[in-house]
Amino acid sequence: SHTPTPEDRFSFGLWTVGWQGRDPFGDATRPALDPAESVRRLADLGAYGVTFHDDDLIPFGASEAEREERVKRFRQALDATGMTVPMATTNLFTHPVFKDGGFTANDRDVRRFALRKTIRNIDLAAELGAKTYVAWGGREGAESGAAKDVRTALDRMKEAFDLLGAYVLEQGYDLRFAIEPKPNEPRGDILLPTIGHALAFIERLERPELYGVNPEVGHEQMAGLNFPHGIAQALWAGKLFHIDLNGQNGIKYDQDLRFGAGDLRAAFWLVDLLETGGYDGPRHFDFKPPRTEDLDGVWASAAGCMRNYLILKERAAAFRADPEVQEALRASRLDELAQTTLGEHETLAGFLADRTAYEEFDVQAAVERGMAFERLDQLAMDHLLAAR
Ligand code: GLT
Ligand code: MN
Ligand code: MN
Ligand code: MN
Repeated sequence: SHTPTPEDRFSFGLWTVGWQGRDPFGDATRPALDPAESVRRLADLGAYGVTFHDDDLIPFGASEAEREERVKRFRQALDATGMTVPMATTNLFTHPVFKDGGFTANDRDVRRFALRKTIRNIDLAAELGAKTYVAWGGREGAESGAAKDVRTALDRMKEAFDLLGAYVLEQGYDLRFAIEPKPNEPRGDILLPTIGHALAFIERLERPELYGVNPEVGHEQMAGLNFPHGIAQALWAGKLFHIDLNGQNGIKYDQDLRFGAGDLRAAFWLVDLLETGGYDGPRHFDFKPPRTEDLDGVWASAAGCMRNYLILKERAAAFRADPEVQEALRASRLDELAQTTLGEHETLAGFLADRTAYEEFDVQAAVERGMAFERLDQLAMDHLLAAR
């Protein structure tokens, strides 16, 4: 069925449906949404979870009393609908104080403020039951060369994450961090620009097991990268803690289209991978309903994200179940890729002594074997387009 239910584990950021359409060239086209209203509407549409930045819920600089009131209203909406908060994050990019970043701002007092702001919201995230804390460093970067000593900035980034990890352990929170890469926008160049950069960074932290990635479809595609390949490597590394699903048309500004818009074939392979690759986290949408839309359009766009995911899930399952596909996969020797290159008990000496591996290897025969990938890919296309 293409109708979402809580078992599908779809979640949305408050800032997605709540985006008012303000962009660098134009003002808001939609009114602000009450977070409680968003929770109710998303629950009605079949989502199970909602995620937030501190500032989505509690305006920057709000009084303690206002803070409590806002959190209470949000909590009431969660209780009334059964919606969960699987993830939360910090806004370290909107307020002008973060113009040169949060964790890596050259100004030390800004870095200390960013850390305290983050810790404050980690407390709320834990209180609301979140299991993942996302960190998107949108302002961590530069527009010019000498402005940021990148190696030193990475030291500060490591210092921040190590400290946050120590805090979470000390508090006994059941919370892990997910770093979200993006190559550029709003900074000219952002630190940890791709999944690969983030994975390498994590291994340099004091307790790497506390950190994974939160890749976003459009962010990797802005860099011209293959998103399903990036996700496969994150899964392979045991680091896919969370995911931001949306749509993007190639290398240009961050479009944040609804999931399924943009590169549809990448979306098909992504859903195929998520559904078969052992990912059991939320299917989280981080999109922006275009500013042409009124509120009806916003909810139509949110519903479209989930519907497209479910359609692609059905199409990918049909592809995998098709006997002709299974035969085509064998013809393309995917089963052979799954065999180790050396035999189970083969030693290095035995391998070097195997004349069939080199001296007697029939190079010409291997050249003449076709890989049959085109037939396989056309079967995928047929399934994607429901032509089979
Ligand atoms: C912001 C950004 C997203 C991040 C969010 C988390 S907020 O809209 O563009 O990609 O996931 O901070
Ligand atoms: Mn995102
Ligand atoms: Mn984006
Ligand atoms: Mn975004």
